[in-house]
Amino acid sequence: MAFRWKNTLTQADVTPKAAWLNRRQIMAGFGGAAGLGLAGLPAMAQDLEPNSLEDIRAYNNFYEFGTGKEDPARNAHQLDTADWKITVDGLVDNPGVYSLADLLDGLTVEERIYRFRCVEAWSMVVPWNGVELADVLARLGVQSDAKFVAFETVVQPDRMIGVQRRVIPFPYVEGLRLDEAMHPLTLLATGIYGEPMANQNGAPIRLVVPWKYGFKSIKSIVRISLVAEQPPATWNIINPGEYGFYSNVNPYVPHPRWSQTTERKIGGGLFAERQDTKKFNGYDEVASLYDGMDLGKYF
Ligand SMILES: Nc1nc2c(c(=O)[nH]1)N[C@H]1C(S)=C(S)[C@@H](COP(=O)(O)O)O[C@H]1N2
Ligand SMILES: [Mo]
Repeated sequence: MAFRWKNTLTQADVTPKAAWLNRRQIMAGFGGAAGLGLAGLPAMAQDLEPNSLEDIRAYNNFYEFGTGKEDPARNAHQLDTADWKITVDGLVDNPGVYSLADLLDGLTVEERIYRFRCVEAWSMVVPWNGVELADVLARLGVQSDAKFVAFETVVQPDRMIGVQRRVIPFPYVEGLRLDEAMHPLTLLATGIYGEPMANQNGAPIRLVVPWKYGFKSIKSIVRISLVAEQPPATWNIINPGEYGFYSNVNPYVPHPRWSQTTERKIGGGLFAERQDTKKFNGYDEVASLYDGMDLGKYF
């Protein structure tokens, strides 16, 4: 691909972690002295602040390990990530069962600082390490009749309390239209803050689609299929009236049970102001993918 997406958040906004913590402390101190607090800073400044690794690993959705926000951190050590295999099938020139190393061989792992917005109206900023999904798909050889990419999460029943309790149907599945999958913002992530992906964040490899609600970013992937028809997606199957296949972040389309106009940034503290949610989570460069689509109808 000739075009590579350029990160608008700078290197100075992530790691080195010690320096970052310093800045947080300085800002907190300044805010206290000025009687402002972080909520008094312009929205953009708040936006660019990556969450701490501690926050990112402590507050999760990963229903295979329970439905509580702290359940994944408590239970996901059970996940067996050794000798991970990813099955690639469907409309590809190079199907097969790949090791992680084979799938990513020769690709450069980049750092991408992305906003992350859950459909439940909380958000984080995460410094991911990953490769563009487009680069993986290119080497797999997508055939011309493929129109969607389907993903599947591992199921290890003996190790997954949420699977034992059948809290939702498993395996967790998700999908993207091919042009969404090929967009340079779309990542397969293998780490955060330069550390290997924690189990609760979807080790050893998970999807990241920053302009869509978090549930599209499927964790612990064991299958990637190129298909002609729109594939099933877990939350869309469970409740199609509340969770569409596209699920682009959109403050103008309320969830049937709550508003999507604002969000609570995790780690902001008790008195932090909610921040405004942006269409496409602020990633306006994807808008042309949906030209002519009614995003109220295809939500
Ligand atoms: N396999 C699987 N993937 C999943 C989920 C899940 O329950 N199971 N939860 C989704 C939801 S709702 C969100 S908000 C994100 C949370 O990612 P994080 O815990 O790394 O912040 O993972 C998504 N991917
Ligand atoms: Mo979510």
